[in-house]
Amino acid sequence: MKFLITGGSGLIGSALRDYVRRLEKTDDEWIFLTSKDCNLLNVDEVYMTFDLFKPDYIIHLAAEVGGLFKNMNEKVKMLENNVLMNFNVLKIAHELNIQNVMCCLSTCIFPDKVEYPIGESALHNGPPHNSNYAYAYAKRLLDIHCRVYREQFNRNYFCIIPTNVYGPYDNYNLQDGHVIPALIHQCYLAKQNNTPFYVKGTGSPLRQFIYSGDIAKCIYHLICNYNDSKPVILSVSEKDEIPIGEVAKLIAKAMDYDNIEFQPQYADGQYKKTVNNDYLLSLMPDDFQFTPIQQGIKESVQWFCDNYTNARL
Ligand code: NAP
Ligand code: GFB
Repeated sequence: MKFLITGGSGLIGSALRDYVRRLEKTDDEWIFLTSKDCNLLNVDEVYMTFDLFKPDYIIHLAAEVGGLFKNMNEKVKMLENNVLMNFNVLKIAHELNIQNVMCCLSTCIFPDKVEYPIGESALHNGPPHNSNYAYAYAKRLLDIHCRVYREQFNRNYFCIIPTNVYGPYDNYNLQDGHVIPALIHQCYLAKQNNTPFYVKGTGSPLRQFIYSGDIAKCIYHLICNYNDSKPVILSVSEKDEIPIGEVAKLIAKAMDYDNIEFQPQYADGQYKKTVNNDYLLSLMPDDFQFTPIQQGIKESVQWFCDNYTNARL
């Protein structure tokens, strides 16, 4: 099989690249694209690239991605770039008769007022949280776009729904990054300058964090074994939900620098978005285990310290 991965240089794309490189099974071909290889906002580039490689399976990870504060401050870009990239990828995939496309949503797109834990079927049952509705509706449209191609042309276009992901190769930008990479960078600078390790908000919101290496394992298992079209939540269990304040303490411990100072003047965003991962666990092998967050954060901090000069800052 020939697999083409959009977003191949990102957090999840890099984890998948590292995972398939370690596989014994080597007869598949893997093409990991960056935005320099193909700007997905440009439909002609998408056509030329997909036509050049003629993949059997596209894993569409590329997106305009960011943490709470980028979502709040750049709504137009989060909506327009995601809608346009997703539209071009599915339209050209179908035009070039590419039968399989796995697309990537996010648990933050589920309704904000909902019964917990949230299951896959709740995706369109009400408005998302106000902090990220632009990104959320762009992603919901992607789910609908997959559905119409399934129903009208029997295409195997479907979606995975990861919860908050973290790990090596993340986006450590202090303004645009997600909470774990932003705090790893924040703590690193605080230690260097012997200043407080600032944590935005109250630290009380709850999140489920999954290690990028585990997401890579789930994606590989699904592309090899999943024959249904129902979206699949990729998350650790509800019992592993953790307050942001505890995450900050784990980062401080891993960085061996403990001078945390909360900044309640900043937004907390959604209080929680607890999801149920029973469906994923029913699909994964019995011996599949999630990386404990203590270990995942330790490895992520080590990777950042070892790769600071070429990390995305
Ligand atoms: P990321 O680290 O921010 O990487 C984004 C990727 O998209 C990069 O490879 C980037 O290429 C590519 N990209 C951006 N704009 C592009 C364009 N115009 N044309 C082509 N490629 C473009 O993202 P990630 O965290 O791995 O996220 C992967 C997927 O998971 C996304 O669909 C995201 O919505 C979803 N997701 C992420 C999280 C999370 O916590 N990170 C949680 C849930 C869902 P360059 O490197 O060349 O810029
Ligand atoms: O990962 P994050 O930015 O996004 O986490 P969401 C936000 C939580 O971490 C909030 C706190 O409660 C923030 O107050 N926080 C503390 C920080 N310090 C920082 C910091 O320095 N940077 C950041 N970013 N947060 C996102 C969605 O929601 O979830 C995205 O907006 C995406 O679209 C992502 O889906 C997975 O978990 O709130």
